[in-house]
Amino acid sequence: MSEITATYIVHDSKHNPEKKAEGIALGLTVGSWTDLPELDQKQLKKHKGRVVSIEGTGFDSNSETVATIKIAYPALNFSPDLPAILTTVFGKLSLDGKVKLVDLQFDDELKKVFPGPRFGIEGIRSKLGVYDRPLLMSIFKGVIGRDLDFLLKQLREQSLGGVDLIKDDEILFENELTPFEKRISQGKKVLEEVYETTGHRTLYAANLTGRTSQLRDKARKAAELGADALLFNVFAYGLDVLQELREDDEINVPIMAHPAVSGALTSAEDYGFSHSLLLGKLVRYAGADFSLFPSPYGSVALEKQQAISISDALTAEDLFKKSFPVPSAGIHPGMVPLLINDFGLDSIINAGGGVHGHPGGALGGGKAFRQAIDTVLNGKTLEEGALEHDELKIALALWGSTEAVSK
Ligand code: 1AE
Repeated sequence: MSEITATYIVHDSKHNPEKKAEGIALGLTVGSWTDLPELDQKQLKKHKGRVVSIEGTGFDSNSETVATIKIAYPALNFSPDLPAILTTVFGKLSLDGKVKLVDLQFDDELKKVFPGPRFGIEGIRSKLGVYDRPLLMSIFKGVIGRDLDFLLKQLREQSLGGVDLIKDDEILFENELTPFEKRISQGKKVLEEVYETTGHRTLYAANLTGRTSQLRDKARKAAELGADALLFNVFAYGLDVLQELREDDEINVPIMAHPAVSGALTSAEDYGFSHSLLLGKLVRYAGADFSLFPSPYGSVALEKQQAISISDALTAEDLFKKSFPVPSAGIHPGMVPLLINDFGLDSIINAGGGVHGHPGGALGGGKAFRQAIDTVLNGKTLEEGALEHDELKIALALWGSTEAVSK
């Protein structure tokens, strides 16, 4: 019988994790058990949650027992969609004291109802024709209250600087000065011009925003206009909305999941979802081609193991295509050795301030990053690279550098 297995870390003041686990397995499925007549027990058995394992891991600072428990829930209990699954495995339980949902193991039968990314790492690389290095992405900055000309000028400069992808800022919503459809159609023209003159291709991800009921039509229109990609604030809407967009064949466009709002669900040590589950596995299963998350070294830093666990979940062997890990926030060229060391070639180096804050503007910023990437891949230190590349030298003088250290 198909089932889903949830792994939790629980805290128990009664020091009886076995009882706690059984309470969860029953409470989230058939309710009380031992009080039921034998006939009811027989009928309900196939719906009952099953405790798979319990592993005590010690005590927390309040002297409560901490344990990792695994519980399997029969797929018979829920319809095959993430809202039903999440309500089953973490519905009321998420409100019930210190419980962290660490992982969900879907069996192959259940996995088949999810789409995974439409393009994945390989599909994005083939759109760009770049196979042998991390990709470089930059972000529009300071565009609220600015007009389309300002935005297009930024777009051109970033592309000329050699960035592979440019995304809207996640806070750029529908507005009169830079309407969504105009950003896509006019942005495309600018990037096509750069491609024709330089041979360098850049993809632009426009922020898909508005009421949930409008998203499908907006995304279809974006696809019709030839959008390269869509940025999506998935945690402001919900994972199922991402899945709906991914599954629509008229929206034949890569989707980039932004982590805005997710910190409220992941950041507490003893509550909520693990980073790897929410920003890694579930975002990938629901269909994002890219997942952004805080890097371990920038302005909104995530603990290194957490950031790496997200990247691992996005790229682990599975039934689905791999999603691009995009460690982000406060990234500058001096961090490139660390990023490549920790996230490998199949990742995206993403910077807003680290591109636009370069004294040579976005053009200089883009070049400095590309020079840093080439330098690292040629086995040289950034200081050696700076002797050959002016933009990199200027960036290192401004931001410094952080050479790679082994994991
Ligand atoms: C974690 C998301 C990062 C992001 O979207 C963003 O705008 C970063 O900007 P910078 O690189 O910190 O300026």
